[in-house]
Amino acid sequence: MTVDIKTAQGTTDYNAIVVGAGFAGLYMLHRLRSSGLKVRVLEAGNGAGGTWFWNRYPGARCDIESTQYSYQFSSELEQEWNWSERYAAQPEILKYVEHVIERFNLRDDIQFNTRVESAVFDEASARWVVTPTEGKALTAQFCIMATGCLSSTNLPHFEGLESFKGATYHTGQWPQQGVDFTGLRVAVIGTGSSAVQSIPIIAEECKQLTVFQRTPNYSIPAYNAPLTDEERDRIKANYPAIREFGKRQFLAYDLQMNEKLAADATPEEIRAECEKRWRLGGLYFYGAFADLLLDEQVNQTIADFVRDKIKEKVKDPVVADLLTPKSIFGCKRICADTNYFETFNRDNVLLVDVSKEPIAEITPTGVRVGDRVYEVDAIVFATGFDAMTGALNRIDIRGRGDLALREKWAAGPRTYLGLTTAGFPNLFTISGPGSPSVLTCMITSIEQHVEFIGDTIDHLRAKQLRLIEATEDAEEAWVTHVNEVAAGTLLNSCNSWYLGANIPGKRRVFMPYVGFPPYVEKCNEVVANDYEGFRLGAA
Ligand code: NA7
Repeated sequence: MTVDIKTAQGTTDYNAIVVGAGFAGLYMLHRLRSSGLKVRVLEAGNGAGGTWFWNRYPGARCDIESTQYSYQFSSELEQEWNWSERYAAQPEILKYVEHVIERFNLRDDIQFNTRVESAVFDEASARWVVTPTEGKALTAQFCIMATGCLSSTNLPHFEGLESFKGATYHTGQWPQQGVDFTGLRVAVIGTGSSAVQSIPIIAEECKQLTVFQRTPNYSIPAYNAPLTDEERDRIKANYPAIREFGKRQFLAYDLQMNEKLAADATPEEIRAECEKRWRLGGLYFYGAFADLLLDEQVNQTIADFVRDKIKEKVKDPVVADLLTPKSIFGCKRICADTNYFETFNRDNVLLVDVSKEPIAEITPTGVRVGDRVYEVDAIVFATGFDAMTGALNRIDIRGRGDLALREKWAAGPRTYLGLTTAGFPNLFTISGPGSPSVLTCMITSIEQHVEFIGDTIDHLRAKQLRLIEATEDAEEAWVTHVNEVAAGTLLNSCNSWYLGANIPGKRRVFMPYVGFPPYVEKCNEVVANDYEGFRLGAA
């Protein structure tokens, strides 16, 4: 691709362009501005919040407690904001985002309704040329992709979909004005986290709900509840310690990790710990034992506990069996629910197993499986995302020698630290593949990346250097290391979106890096060793 750099430079030139105004893009803007940079954030939506802007489906809420799933870079922000519940619902998270924008005066540097089509490194000028689908190209020395891990929706191909006469929705692109299902017959396709959160609410509202399940998921009750003033005060008084402790944890937040091995525990001890985890709720189950995701036998003992709990909740034994996962526990991200399994006891809810016989087609009036058409007025696709690489590959990103990122990554993403990729100087990815990202509390990971990028740019400017680029060797070693670490766990053993296994044709590669503290240590070492693995240059 050739870029008319003169035309592009005749438009608007910045020190840095940030793509995306989610949690990553907003903090990146704030951080770079505090170093005196002229920054422009380009955002496809008509509002900020990224994943939380688009995922407005009924019941959308975070699965990490909000007092941990929130920014920690400003103690003033921590102290002034009051979360109303343990797990904030999507509208409250968006309010928080808006508060952050106002508080740090970010809005004027964000250009909404601007979807980036291409980002091309012009070697002659050593600048990035970023072109939106509409409007002028922008240029900048640095280009930072804050495009999110779960932002490119996955709508599988269903024969006949265009013939459907009713309304269709994807959980990840929910209408801003909301949807009223009252009196309607609704289909939900998929039983991942988005379905698990939305099904109980849609079932209450609609006339008849039919759920199409290909794979059952482990879900633990969230036990969401309002936060009392006392709880909030206690957390606020201890925020520095809570955050510091969180950052030393494998998943970058305090999930009350039990360091013991289940392999060394008696069946009674295992049962007691599982009961404790069940009461703590949601993702706290990941902290049950240190060998939960390392030892298959241990994993299945714990899985059996959860399977029994599911069976206790669902009255019809056939439905209960269908809803009970057989796979490795926690290999796919476990869900945190409110009345998910109980919903299948309702008279207006039907579960259709499509594991052996897939959905054959969408007809004008419903969903056909085998000979049977399930007549519906609306279809909700809760079919997930082209995770981690989808949003990046959607943009035509080109580095040295016109190399396209999506070609470079055809056999799986290749990065150094999940932050950079060789051949693409001055391009950074926040929570990119090869970084802990989705295996951690995302906001904590985002902050670590933003600070690394901010400090790196400060360093370059202080040394009057213009370019930073990962070396091929460092990248190769990092990709190998990411794979080796994942291979030592059970996380490779199911068809999860961590592996890209949910997208037909996507190369099966475990994308996130397992372990936040060792990752941060590596980043710190890289900096201490004068940006080891990077080439820094004057031009
Ligand atoms: P997920 O977890 O990827 O779930 C998608 C669901 O859609 C899952 O149950 C899939 O079944 C199902 N699916 C996908 N394609 C089909 C077809 N063709 N037919 C039937 N069912 C299908 O996405 P979510 O949005 O729920 O959650 C993503 C993350 O967001 C979650 O992990 C949290 O971190 C927050 P499958 O399992 O592939 O058989």
